[in-house]
Amino acid sequence: MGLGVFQKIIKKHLMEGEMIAGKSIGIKIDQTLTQDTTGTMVYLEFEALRIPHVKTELSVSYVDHNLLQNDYKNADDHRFIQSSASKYGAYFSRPGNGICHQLHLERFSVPGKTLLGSDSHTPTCGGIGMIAIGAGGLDVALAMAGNPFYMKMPQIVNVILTGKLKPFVSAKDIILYLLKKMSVKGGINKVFEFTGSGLRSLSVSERATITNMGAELGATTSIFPSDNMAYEFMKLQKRENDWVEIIADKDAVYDQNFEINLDSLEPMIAQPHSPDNVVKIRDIAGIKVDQVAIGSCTNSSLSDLMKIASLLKGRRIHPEVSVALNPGSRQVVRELVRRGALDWLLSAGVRILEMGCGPCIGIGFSPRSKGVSLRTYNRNFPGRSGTKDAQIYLVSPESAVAAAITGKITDPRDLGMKYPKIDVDKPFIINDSMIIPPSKLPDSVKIEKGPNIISIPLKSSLSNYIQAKVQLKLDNNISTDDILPAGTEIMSLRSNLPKISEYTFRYVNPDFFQIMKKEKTGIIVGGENYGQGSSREHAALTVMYLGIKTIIVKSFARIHRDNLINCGILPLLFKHEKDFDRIEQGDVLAFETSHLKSVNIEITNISKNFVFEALHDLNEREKTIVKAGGILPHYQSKKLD
Ligand code: MIC
Ligand code: SF4
Repeated sequence: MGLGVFQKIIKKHLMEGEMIAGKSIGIKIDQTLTQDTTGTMVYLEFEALRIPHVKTELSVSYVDHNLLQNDYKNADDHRFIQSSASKYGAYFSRPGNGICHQLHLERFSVPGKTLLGSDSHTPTCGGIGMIAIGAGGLDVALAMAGNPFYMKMPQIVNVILTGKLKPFVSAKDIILYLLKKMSVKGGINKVFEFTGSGLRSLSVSERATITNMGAELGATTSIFPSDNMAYEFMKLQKRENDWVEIIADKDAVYDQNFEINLDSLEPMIAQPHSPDNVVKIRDIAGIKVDQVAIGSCTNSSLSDLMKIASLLKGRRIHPEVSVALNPGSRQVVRELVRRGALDWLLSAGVRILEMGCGPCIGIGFSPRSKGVSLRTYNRNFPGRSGTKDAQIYLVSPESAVAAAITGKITDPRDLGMKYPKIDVDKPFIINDSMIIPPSKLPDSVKIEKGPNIISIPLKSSLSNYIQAKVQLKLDNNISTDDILPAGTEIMSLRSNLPKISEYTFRYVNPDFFQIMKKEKTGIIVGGENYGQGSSREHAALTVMYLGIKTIIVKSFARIHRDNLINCGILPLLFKHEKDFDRIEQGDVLAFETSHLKSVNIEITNISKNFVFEALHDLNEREKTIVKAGGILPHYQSKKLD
């Protein structure tokens, strides 16, 4: 039986388990990446593991998210990360170099390798034929320490692309279409592998837009073959020696097939407040737009930005629209400069922001109250832009330009413009001067910890009896942005658990912190796909720190479930979903954990006097971790044995 690309790479990296969908497997991780707002924790965790040096082939530490240095906090974080990377053996990408996913694709991606990143959009590198997976910080710290990464062997969805995109329809429209069809939970425990004749016309950058936003499907990852397109990309990066061909066998077997005819696609748009709330642009054309944001890790390739610049060349942005660009990398910006395209953007009236995440997580360029913002980004969860009542829409670069020119949501085909021919085939300018290699004398490097860097407190082991109040009852699709919001103020506390905990569920229930401070224990009840979105393990760590013992939901998002386990919080599932409706916020629940011996757990609702069943789906390894109180206590006790 033939194998697909994902299976071929897994087979080469399998350390534990079997390649059977749904079974737990452990795979070798070749490369890791971290970014600043998850990276401080990763390095504190790596330190707690007491391993002197990373054991991966390559680890890179990026600073790209919280670049504002309003006071000492971010600057201290950056310094801590830089000194830790140098000591422990990771490359350090300096603030200002660009966004981790764009940079990793450009400078470090290697087809056939595995990459684990403490950021949910790590699958971007799947565009070149790597298995690139987003995970919580503790899992990345463990991978840096040479441990396998454990996950459920996902089901593989074969997305067969046929035909060719029409002018003004682009890769972003493919992934928005998939989100419309499959929803933000349609990819849980699945991998999307792309095949078919339609691949021939999709460049690696376009593929990377799709794999990047596969994260929004809840997928474990997404992957394209490493074919001639991948070779061409690596050649432009002067890294063709790292290229290997990896294509699916003709008789490869997949768990599911899904066909998309690219000829039939139209420009799409995700409406507020979810990436899967997708319609055709034409259906909502005419809505007045206040701002347009271009760039981010989703649409920052040279071809995306050249398209935008070429369409804006000689034109002026609508006077009532503010347009900003946060480019993905220095390389892309220098290429724009080389082609004169930065000037076209500037003269059209585009505001050029720093090369980093910026507005994507509410760091600058927040919309006005109730403002309508069109973004080429990947997420539009409520409040993420920094303005709670803003209306955020997600679109392709072409559709962003159309709104920038007309001042309203516009199908770019209605601009009546000729689709620009762009030249992106010259070898790229290579300049890695903002990537600092690790120290050759690690013993002499001192890790610099400013006052905002606080070591992680450890949790005690799982008690056999839990009795606590339901402190929050929540709906479906609660994101980690709901649990622990982003934004510059909160993100600068990512290395300070006691302080950042004060912001937990800030916009969902502003009293949550005060309640937990008083009550010191509790349970959270939620619906489907709880914890979707960002990989930030702080959404589990703060909840653990405040005393939440267990979370009972209809279903979990993958990374957040793993983060809860790693933090020693018991993730439980309703056995019968209807029991969700019988529980109210404030009810007191009680149950014996019985050392998690049985999958079924009987829970008594003391306040309403009934019993319902929940279950855990923890494997042996996960049970041991939860019982120990999380990965760190587990790991430390193992070392003491
Ligand atoms: C995001 O896009 O939500 C982030 C900010 O990049 C997060 C990481 C974080 O919260 O630090 C992610 O995607 O994992
Ligand atoms: Fe940065 Fe936004 Fe990409 Fe997250 S999604 S890595 S915040 S640009």
